[in-house]
Amino acid sequence: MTNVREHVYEPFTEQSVLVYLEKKGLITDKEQVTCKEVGDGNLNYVFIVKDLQTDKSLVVKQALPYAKVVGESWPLSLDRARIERQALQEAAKYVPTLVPEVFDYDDDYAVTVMEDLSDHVILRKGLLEGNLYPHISEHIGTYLAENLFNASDEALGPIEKKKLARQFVNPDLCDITEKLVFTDPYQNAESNSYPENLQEAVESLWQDDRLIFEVAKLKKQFLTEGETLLHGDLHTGSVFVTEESTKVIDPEFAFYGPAGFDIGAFIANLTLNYIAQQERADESNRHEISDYLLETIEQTWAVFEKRYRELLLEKGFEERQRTDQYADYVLEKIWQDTLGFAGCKTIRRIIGLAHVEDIDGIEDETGRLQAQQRAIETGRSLIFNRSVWRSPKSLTAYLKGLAK
Ligand code: SR1
Ligand code: MG
Repeated sequence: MTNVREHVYEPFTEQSVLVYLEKKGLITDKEQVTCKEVGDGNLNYVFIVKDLQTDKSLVVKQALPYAKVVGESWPLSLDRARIERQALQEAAKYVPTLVPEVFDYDDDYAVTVMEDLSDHVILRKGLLEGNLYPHISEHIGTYLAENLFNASDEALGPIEKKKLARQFVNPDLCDITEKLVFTDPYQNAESNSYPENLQEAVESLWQDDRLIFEVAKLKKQFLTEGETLLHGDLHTGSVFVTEESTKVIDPEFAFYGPAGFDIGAFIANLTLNYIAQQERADESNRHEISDYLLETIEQTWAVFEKRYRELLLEKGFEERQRTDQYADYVLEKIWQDTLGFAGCKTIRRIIGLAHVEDIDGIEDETGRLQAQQRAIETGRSLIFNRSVWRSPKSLTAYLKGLAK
């Protein structure tokens, strides 16, 4: 007799997922539900299952053993489903309203069953449609402060922090980021993807030894600084919104890394959207949305900084560290890292694998090229100025200079 479950995993289909849910007692009658695979991300299946009688629905997310965006030639560990689920459960301890509720999971099938957020839209899409979401900076600033503080040494102390950290060792997904964010865009790599007319700008970046050195330093930080539990991929496609509600999804890249990485990812994606807005055909609310994006960058940091400081002063593990002086020290480092990582995240979406709709969706070729060049230049400025730009106002002033 053995306890080992051999090869239980298989990728679901719209039919087999219902058999699974029925067996698990998560639906009562598979004939009375609809099921649709809607995953448009790079790595997973996402099924929406709706009960026709009650109209209640749930989401079944299943990790695939390879990167869907590349194919089976890029294998990926299924353990990321466990990591994502545990990261959602950790976040739910501190910000339950800002993450989807997890109803059930099964690590053998790399499956998480969770709240259906079909009444929300992906923030990236909403912004591209010209919509403004009034609570984003309050919600994301709070999400970042609560999660980044509560998993840190300053909150947990060294023993509990290390116990938590060992559950979030995520080599395959970190490898993706190490390659696609910090390595490939800075050399002639096969994975890169950019238009021919950008070749000159790309080559000038590859020849910029000063930049290559700064990115190497940021990469080393990403590799070695296990400050806190990160979401790991906090772009605007990882945020679901309505006018009132914000839900951060998809923390499958979660691991212990430098706190500024998550904030940088969010700010980079707002920055990319801002650059894209300057080139979009519909000019009707360009100024309004541009101002809103700059305000959101400033306010997200302001909310984060205020809440992080409060948490450190109230709950800091070591009494002697509960001082404004220590909070200033920690927050200054996080801010500098935020800018540096935001720079890398901006550049990767132009040169590397996996672009963003904000830029690629600009219909006019000249406008698109202009946005791509500006994004590269902005990334470079973020990286070089990370110890010079002391507050978000410096970044937003720079971005205002790009406005039409
Ligand atoms: C191979 S996965 C490509 C990208 O998609 C994810 O959203 C991450 O950003 C990753 O780098
Ligand atoms: Mg994702």
